[in-house]
Amino acid sequence: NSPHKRRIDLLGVATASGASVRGCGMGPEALRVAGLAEALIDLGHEVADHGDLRRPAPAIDAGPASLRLPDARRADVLDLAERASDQGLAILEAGNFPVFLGGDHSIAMGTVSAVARHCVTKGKPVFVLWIDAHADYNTPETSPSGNLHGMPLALLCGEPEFDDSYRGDWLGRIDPRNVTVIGARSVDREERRLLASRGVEVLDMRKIDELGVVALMRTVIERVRKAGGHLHVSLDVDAMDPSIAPGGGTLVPGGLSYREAHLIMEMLHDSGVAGSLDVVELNPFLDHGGQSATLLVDLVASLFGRQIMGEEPGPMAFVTEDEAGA
Ligand code: Z70
Ligand code: MN
Ligand code: MN
Ligand code: MN
Repeated sequence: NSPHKRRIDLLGVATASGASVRGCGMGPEALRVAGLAEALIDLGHEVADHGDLRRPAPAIDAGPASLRLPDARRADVLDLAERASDQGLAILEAGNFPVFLGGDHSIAMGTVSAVARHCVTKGKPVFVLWIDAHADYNTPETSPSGNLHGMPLALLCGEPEFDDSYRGDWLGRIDPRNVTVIGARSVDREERRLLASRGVEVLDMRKIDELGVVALMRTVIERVRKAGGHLHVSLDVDAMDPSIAPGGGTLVPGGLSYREAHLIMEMLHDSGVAGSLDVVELNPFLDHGGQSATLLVDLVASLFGRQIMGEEPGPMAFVTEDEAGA
């Protein structure tokens, strides 16, 4: 077994309870149909698929819109986040690389919580790369929508405005100064203030246009490497431009190009610092014939070593914890 081959564990979290647009609960299955496991096996990795976490008996939202939202959906989100955290932790403790398939972005409360619980026992700092059109750093006070998929980073960074009804293993697990949002182009006014005051790094589309993905990603990767950290990558389909990724419920124009998105993944691969991944917000109901699902599979393949030329996966990729002396 050569060092760059990994055992990759897929875990679906089939929910849209954190979003207002329905359909991304079908995301995990669309990623499977698009050939996710097969692409990774083709690169020489070993893959296990744990299937999907989902709520046992979907509620039917028949009442007036004003009554449908908060409590039942929040209970779903918290329940699934807790289960994702426990299962993700088990995958990490077994030494495997978890790839979490969303589901809306609220699942990251659980997935990042798993990473934090795992790394705290190893004394390893956790860094988060949030690839997204949005910053997902709202609180119940600042959120214009009330949707939990707009809040997971704020929960993880321990914003004080979340009351006891949001309690769980995610609250305050992450240092906001270890978070980088890349691809942002839709940030709410109050959210912007919070991000700035907490020291979250926001590499928005303007910075990408001015400086380019390569310079920006080098500094992100260097910071994780110097700290001997674990990088969790959270990829929201709406980071990409809607022209190449139409399968999302909250599309914003002016997103990452096909080439920029692949370059980010290729650089992450070569760096070897990524240790876990979310692929979220894919809405197969809105996708065009699997275009967005296929793009996401190709991006994940780039993260795991697919290259245009040369051997795959590359020699620096995915040094195991033992080899790194951790
Ligand atoms: C808005 C909110 C959001 C994803 C939309 C949108 C948040 N800032 N996140 N789609 N993935 O409602 O908080
Ligand atoms: Mn638990
Ligand atoms: Mn998001
Ligand atoms: Mn988004």
